[in-house]
Amino acid sequence: MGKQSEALFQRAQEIIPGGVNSPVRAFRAVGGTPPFIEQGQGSRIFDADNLQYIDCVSSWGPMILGHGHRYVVEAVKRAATRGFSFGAPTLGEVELAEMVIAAMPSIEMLRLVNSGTEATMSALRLARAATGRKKILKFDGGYHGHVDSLLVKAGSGGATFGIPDSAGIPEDVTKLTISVPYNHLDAVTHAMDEHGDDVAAIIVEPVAGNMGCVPPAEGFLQGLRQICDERGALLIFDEVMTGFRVAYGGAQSLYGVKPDITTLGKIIGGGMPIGAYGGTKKVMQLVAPLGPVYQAGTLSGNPLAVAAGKSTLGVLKNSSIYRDLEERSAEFEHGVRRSAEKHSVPITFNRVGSMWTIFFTEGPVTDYESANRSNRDKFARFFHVMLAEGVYLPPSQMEAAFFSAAHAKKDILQLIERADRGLKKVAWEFEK
Ligand code: KE4
Repeated sequence: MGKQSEALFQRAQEIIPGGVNSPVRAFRAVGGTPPFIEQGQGSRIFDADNLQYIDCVSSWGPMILGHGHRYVVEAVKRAATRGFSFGAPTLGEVELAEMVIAAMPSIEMLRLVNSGTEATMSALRLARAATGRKKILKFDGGYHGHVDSLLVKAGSGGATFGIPDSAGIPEDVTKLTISVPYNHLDAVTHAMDEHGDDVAAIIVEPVAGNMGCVPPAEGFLQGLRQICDERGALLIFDEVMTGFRVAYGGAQSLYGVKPDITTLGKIIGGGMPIGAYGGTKKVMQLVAPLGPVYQAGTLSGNPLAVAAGKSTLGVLKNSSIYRDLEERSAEFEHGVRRSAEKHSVPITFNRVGSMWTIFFTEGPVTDYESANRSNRDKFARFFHVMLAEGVYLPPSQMEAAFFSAAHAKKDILQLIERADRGLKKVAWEFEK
């Protein structure tokens, strides 16, 4: 790693836990020093040593238009000249809510917050109030932000009772959370047979992105919808990552399943801090000041974040971006599969649209247990070979990677070439 990043990382670690403001950025899963990024432009990011990378993290999803899109930059500049924050209602918040509601018919009313975590935390509180029930069912490997009751041991096998995944969370909180394997409807049914009368909601990533990219099995989401209807639980789609990513209408439009509550973040802020939760008017009218569910935020609906979000959705709507993203992502997938075949490196390539993960395991990878069979050493080696080749992958096997509208054909061809060299090295070092 470059000298500037090394020095900055040393300096940062003195005063910021792990030198980072979010754990995954510290490269603990892959080792080494994280490059300190100075700027981004289009599909590229540049670090403190002016080393250039093709960015496949996209800030973990938000930068679907690429870095520094001129419409988004101009929109934020215009908003900034009018004032950063008022703590009062503004037109922009109404317009952004209208754009989201127009894209996702399951949402009739929406509340803007400042992060995906706030969105899911609020959605749980709302579901418990709406149903009068206490328990929540989630999925092993499902990540919904650092909400106490959702930081539950990602177990494997049958239902795992809520064992806190973090220090500082009392079991009194997590004992109300049940976790079962993703894509296993029978495990859901079994858990609901036991606890269904007290389950307020099932919360699911409709395309999992936090155990690496794991698509829903055929009928899985439809099955959850049916189970929730039969049991009187609410279905929460956590679309913080998939919303406006896998389709303009999110995973709910792609798979044709309507949740009761949707949580959003990332892309709807265009890279600025934002989150949202929404659902039917019947449910949302429980939210203060209309109803008894309290939730608030100094910077909720912040004018600059709203400006970035509105301009991002405006560019995405009615564009060919999703078709282009599908074509380029598919081309990359085929290139990587060819190279893995050629070099006899067993991989599983999971992808939905422009979110994808290369798992270093035979596969298939359909849940947290199978994702965990990946060879972390091979992934880490591949990661660092690609980094040296100027490709910035997510620094963890259990994360999804992303392409943006700014990843041009030439970027994809370069990525395929570099992945081929990376897989060849992994083959040489691990498969010989
Ligand atoms: P934030 O609080 O980080 O804005 O959103 C939490 C969240 C909620 N739901 C889903 C499905 C998410 O993927 C996330 C956050 N995603 C991670 C990436 N795995 C953010 C990266 C990080 O934690 O630094």
